[in-house]
Amino acid sequence: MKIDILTLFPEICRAPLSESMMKRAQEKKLVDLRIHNLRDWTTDKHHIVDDAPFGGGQGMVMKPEPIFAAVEELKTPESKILLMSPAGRRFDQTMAADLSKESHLIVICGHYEGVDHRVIEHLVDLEISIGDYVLTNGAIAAVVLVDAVVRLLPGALGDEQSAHDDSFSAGLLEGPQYTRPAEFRGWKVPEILLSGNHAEIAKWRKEQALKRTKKNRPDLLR
Ligand code: JCQ
Repeated sequence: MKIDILTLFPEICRAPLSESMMKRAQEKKLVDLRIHNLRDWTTDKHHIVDDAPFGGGQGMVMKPEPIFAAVEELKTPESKILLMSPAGRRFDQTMAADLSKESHLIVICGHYEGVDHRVIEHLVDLEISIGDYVLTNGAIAAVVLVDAVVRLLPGALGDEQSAHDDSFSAGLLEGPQYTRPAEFRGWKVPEILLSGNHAEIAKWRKEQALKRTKKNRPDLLR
């Protein structure tokens, strides 16, 4: 998979996408990730990327020209053009799985009060929100999306099982996990986990997952 990120703040994406699983996925050539500065597609002397909104109002709006120029240079007939925006469709594990099947993603990072709407109408395939809060910078949202998508590419995780056992894969949150020591400050690890009875352990984990989901995410059960 190829991923192009278009942002005014490439350094925000660089470090988190150069470590751990993302680093290994790139070394294994599972993903060809390129982080671009949108300012490289400005043609004016002052490299201006934003301007005041027509009709008045607070803040600045990202100009369409550099975004169109960048995407039109990078896109192929296979490309899927995404825009990170709090006004987008909510990102979830199902969307991550769908995007992991694409061959080329171009991720536009919005900033300021938004981008000129002609970008959304005539260039973008999908506006995506990572959650109901506002960030100063779409690059932070892009890092979240890219990590969630790339870890689903075959071979990206050391253990092929791990993506399957995750929270959400069963429609429930993951249950509790414990490691050594078996007793810490007088708090014991549940006996069942030390029993070696794998059927009973699986049953217990399912019950715990249900309990946690009821408490933290009752919306997932409806
Ligand atoms: C992404 N959830 C929150 C902020 C406007 C494109 O327009 C804008 C983009 C941003 C940055 O992204 C987010 C976001 N998912 O805040 C304002």
